[in-house]
Amino acid sequence: MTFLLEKSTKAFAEAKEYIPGGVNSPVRSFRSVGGTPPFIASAHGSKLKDIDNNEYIDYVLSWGPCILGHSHEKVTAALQQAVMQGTSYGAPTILETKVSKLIREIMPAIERVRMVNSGTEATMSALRLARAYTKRTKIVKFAGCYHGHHDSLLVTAGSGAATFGVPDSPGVPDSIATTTLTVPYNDAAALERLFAKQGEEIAAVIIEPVAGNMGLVLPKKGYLAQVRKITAQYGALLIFDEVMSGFRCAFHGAQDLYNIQPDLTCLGKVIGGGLPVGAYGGKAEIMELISPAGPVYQAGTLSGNPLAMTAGYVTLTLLKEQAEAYYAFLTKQTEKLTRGMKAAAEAFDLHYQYHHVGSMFSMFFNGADVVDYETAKQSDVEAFRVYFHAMLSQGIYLAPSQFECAFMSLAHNDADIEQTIAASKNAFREVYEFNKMR
Ligand code: KE4
Repeated sequence: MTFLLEKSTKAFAEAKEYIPGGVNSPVRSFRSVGGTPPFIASAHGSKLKDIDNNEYIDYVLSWGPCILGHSHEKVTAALQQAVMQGTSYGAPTILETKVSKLIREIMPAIERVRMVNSGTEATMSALRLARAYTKRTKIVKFAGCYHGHHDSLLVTAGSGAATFGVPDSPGVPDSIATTTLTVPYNDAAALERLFAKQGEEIAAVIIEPVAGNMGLVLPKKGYLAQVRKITAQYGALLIFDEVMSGFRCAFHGAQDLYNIQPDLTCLGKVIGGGLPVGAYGGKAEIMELISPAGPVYQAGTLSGNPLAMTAGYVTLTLLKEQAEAYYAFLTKQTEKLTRGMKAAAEAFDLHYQYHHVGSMFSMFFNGADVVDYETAKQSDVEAFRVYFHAMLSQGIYLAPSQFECAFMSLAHNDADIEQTIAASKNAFREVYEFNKMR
């Protein structure tokens, strides 16, 4: 069964006349896997349908938000009600307080929270707050972790052991990049060495406690506790970027799963239920510095927007009502799928790495352990490309990059999992044939 992408091909060509690369976010362009991205017409439950009327089982789920599955009837009904009351007021509403109370109930470390409109805004604002609170300038991030596209975090490790940052994109001034220090993920000794030299100048460490932007890489046992200890020792804030891991690796987030209390947490994706929402929050003593309570300015026309808050409130409420059963289901389906993919690959003597936690999973086309960005980059991206397209042409929609995470939803039933495993067998046969010709 080969999926024709006739209309998508035309749509992609036209889109490029008006939108850079034809997409409003780079990863959607299929740049790293090649080919034409299907243009989507609709989505329901675990399925996507494209404008050529092809149907796919979706493991991207809008990069995490759609944990209930697409177009959940209770979310849709609530939005239909809300939109009759207007779309945006630019004034306070009770609903924003209700969402904030729910977030604090689920993640008690978030004593105060500020709504924004994307994960990027959340991390950008959290860094400004950390610098203001500590009166320090430098920040630390980890190679392979992604926190959105603002200047301070579009930085990669500088050459040599200097660890000072160099811009990861044109347009990022060196003056900003050099205030961002980068160390490898899962290497507490490297972080310790950096702090021993520059600890007094470091405002904050920002980390994806469960890293989802180099493919899914989990923290080594005790690693996050060491990061917490080092930051506390030097008076730097620990910022957990849970934009992706929040409500995905576990209902109460990585901070509960690994029992670490961050100073600040960034959220996004799931808390908007598919509408644009980000948030940052944490200790009241720190958050009270944020305007208008304090002097640190941050604002947003559509922050706390009634439609986005409606979708987020319904999504979080539904998850909370049956959290234990829902997350047991998500874990079960994710484990079943990764187990089946592993068996399918090994039938062709392909031995890869399978990482999963809660409703997040990744397969690294790599014979060795993947514990950080350096080892992730050793993966066979050509084999991944063959596998990706073999799956897409069988109606399985995976993240179009080896260095992305895939997601499960409550709408993915056993038939979806079995169909995906069956497609995997065919796809690994193609990888096997491809490898023979290399
Ligand atoms: P947004 O600005 O895209 O809402 O969030 C940025 C962000 C921050 N922190 C983490 C841990 C994230 O994963 C993200 C965004 N994730 C990507 C997926 N790798 C979004 C997909 C995209 O860029 O189109």
